[in-house]
Amino acid sequence: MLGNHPASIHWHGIVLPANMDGVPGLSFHGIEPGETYTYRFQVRQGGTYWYHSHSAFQEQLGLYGALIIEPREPEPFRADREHVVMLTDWTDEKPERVFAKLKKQPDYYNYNRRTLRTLLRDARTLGLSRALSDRAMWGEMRMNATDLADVSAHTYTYLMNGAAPNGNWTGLFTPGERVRLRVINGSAMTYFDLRIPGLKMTVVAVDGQYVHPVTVDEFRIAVAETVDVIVEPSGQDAFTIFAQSMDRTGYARGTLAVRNGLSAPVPDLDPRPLLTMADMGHAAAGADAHAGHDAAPAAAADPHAGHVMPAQPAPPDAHAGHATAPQQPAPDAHAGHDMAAMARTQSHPASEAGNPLVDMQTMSPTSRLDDPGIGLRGNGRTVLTYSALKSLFDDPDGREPGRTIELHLTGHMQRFAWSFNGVKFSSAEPLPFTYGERLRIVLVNDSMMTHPIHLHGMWSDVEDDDGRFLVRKHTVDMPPGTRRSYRVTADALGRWAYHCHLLFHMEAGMMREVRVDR
Ligand SMILES: [Cu+2]
Repeated sequence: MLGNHPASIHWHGIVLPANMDGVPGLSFHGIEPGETYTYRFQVRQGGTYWYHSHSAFQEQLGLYGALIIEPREPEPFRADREHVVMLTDWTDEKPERVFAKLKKQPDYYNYNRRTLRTLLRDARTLGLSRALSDRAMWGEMRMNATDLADVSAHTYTYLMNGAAPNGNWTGLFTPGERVRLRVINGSAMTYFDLRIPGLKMTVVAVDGQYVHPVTVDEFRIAVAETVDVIVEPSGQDAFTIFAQSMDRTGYARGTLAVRNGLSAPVPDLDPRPLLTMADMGHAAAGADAHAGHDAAPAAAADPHAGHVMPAQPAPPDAHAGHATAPQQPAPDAHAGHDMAAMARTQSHPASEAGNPLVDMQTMSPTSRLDDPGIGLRGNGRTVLTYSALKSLFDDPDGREPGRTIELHLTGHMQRFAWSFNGVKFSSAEPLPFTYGERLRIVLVNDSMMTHPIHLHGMWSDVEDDDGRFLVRKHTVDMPPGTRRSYRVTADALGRWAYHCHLLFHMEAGMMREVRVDR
């Protein structure tokens, strides 16, 4: 399968020495064909994790698996049996080819474009001028409103424990049992929204770490996250585990049943959600107040949204000083905003200005920790949110962070360029951490896509809006236009990967090296 290529295994979410982390170029050289590499480390944690290759696109080829560590101490909940539910995305195309297509035509796999028909439908419900301005706005951003995933079911088959939907992976139960499901999103590119019609799910752990139990009907699982739930199936012989992709182009599906060979009805996919400006973290406030303003120059703030198209990028080979475009958004774009709004306006790293790899900046991001997420709001079901996740333990470090690092998640949709602060991994300096320090990382998502951000080797202790410890994670989901913060204890010396866990975003450059030195 791997041919004549070096390979690797990264143990996702596991605290271990840097040379056991399995990232070629940072942890070690990788494992050459025919070579043996022995990973040896002390296991210091329990819970639901997974492992995957960190070499090229091998993860998309299936080089991954579940990693379950039985804890030494008794668990704070009881289960009579358990099943791993691993969700992944499979393509018959070579992943290199998928990536090449995305670089050439980023909406290649997005067939859900808004059309004249949808315009007319919108015009009926919104009124023609509103529908037209909405579409003009999206046109200006060169973005399809239904661009929720870069890669869709056009090429992907969504798998549950390796089985396609028709394969109907089945986990058995006896009525009255408490069944623990260890849900792992091992996809390369796909977010899933999982529910089991007819059953409540009690979330007891995320990313391998215990949380106060919270009962929901549905949860969104970002790429690389894990969620442990307890269900108590009874009253029917079969229940469908339904995990639809966030872009609603397909689903993974399996069954909880009292014996093999059973199935329950499979729900229809939910309607495809449309991204609105609110999804970009910009309250729709003032959208109408701007009507009648002159058309903003291309480099200025999007008047509807507080969303900014950065200064017109200079041609890639232009040198600093030659660009004639303004290096900062036109300040008068905000004229008429009240002072409170001004005070909340997000600043941006200088490296984003005039940067051909950055097509969008968010101006008023919020954490949206209590937002179920696009496509899940008001659907009549109780949906998990980050704000409902509370670790069963207090802040394990306890110190106030000594400093703050702010990083922006940046991209250019039409170039399929992805980066931090507009700087790709290949041209970025490592982020220095000092061994033993407690620091705060603030992430600001300037792009219009969702990114699951994973720091290797150290925990990400997510904070609430008041800066209080909320939940310990290894992968932090960052919806478009959000600003979220977490604390990190730099208790692991060495070189660590820090990246978006969408495989093709990482490959495109949304990655940093973190270097922990004394
Ligand atoms: Cu990403």
